[in-house]
Amino acid sequence: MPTIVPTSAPPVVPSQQVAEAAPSLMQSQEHELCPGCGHPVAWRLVLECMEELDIAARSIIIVGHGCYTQMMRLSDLDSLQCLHGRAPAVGTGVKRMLPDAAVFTLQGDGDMVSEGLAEVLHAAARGERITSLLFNNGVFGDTGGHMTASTVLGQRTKTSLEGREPGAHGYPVDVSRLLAQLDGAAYVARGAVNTPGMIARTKRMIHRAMELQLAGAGFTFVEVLTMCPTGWFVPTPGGPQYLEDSMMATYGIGELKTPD
Ligand SMILES: Cc1ncc(C[n+]2csc(CCOP(=O)(O)OP(=O)(O)O)c2C)c(N)n1
Ligand code: SF4
Ligand SMILES: [Mg+2]
Repeated sequence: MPTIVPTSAPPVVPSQQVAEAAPSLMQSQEHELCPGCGHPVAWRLVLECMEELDIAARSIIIVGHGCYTQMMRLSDLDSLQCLHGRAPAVGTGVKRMLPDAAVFTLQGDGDMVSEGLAEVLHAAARGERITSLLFNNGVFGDTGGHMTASTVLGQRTKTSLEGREPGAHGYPVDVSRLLAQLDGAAYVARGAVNTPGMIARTKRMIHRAMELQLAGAGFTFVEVLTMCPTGWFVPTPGGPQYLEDSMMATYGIGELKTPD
């Protein structure tokens, strides 16, 4: 795969309205993440779905460590933070102690795919009735933009400045594809937040995963590809297109497994 090096920033397009109003669970319109970061958009979808299903009061979210973690203190939601990579194990314990709770885990790719891959695979294989969410930007964003196991070939990171290449760095791990093979996984989908249409589609995936958890279907999983222009060394407006050309081109978008 050729190295993907953005040469010029695409033109800035006017912002487009994707929802009527911010979810009331979001206690502030302001955050301290970088301009153009995809995490706040992805997180907003989670809160919107919780509100639509009226499950916020019985929802508990277990988070790892990463830039997305900051969204917890802006959200009117019960949350727990655990050791890097361990959210699905902690979520298992929470759900088994509180079976009527709606239990979610939220991790980044560094947290889940690089540091804690075993945890999510085993939780899925056990068929834990939780919903695990992955905000995948292909870098350890919070600590400076280093390569993760999900960095795609050709992608520039702080530790793959010329682009990831298999000889030196190995191949990316497609965690959704791994999970979809496991019998305990009831629902596996991958979305993105780089265009309004993709945001709407991803919201439907998160909604469906939540409904299936409430129905006791088994392990449910949604991966969301999110922008990290800072870690990717691309101009802020170029983040959505870079996501499409790199991560989306490698991984694809859609439902990988459904109970139907
Ligand atoms: C065991 C352990 N290793 C490393 C760290 C340092 N650390 C904190 S956040 C982070 C980056 C997480 O990256 P990712 O999960 O992809 O989330 P992002 O910031 O990209 O959203 C790292 C390496 C840590 N806190 N604990
Ligand atoms: S470093 Fe990347 S993931 Fe972290 S806040 Fe900035 S854009 Fe978002
Ligand atoms: Mg990341």
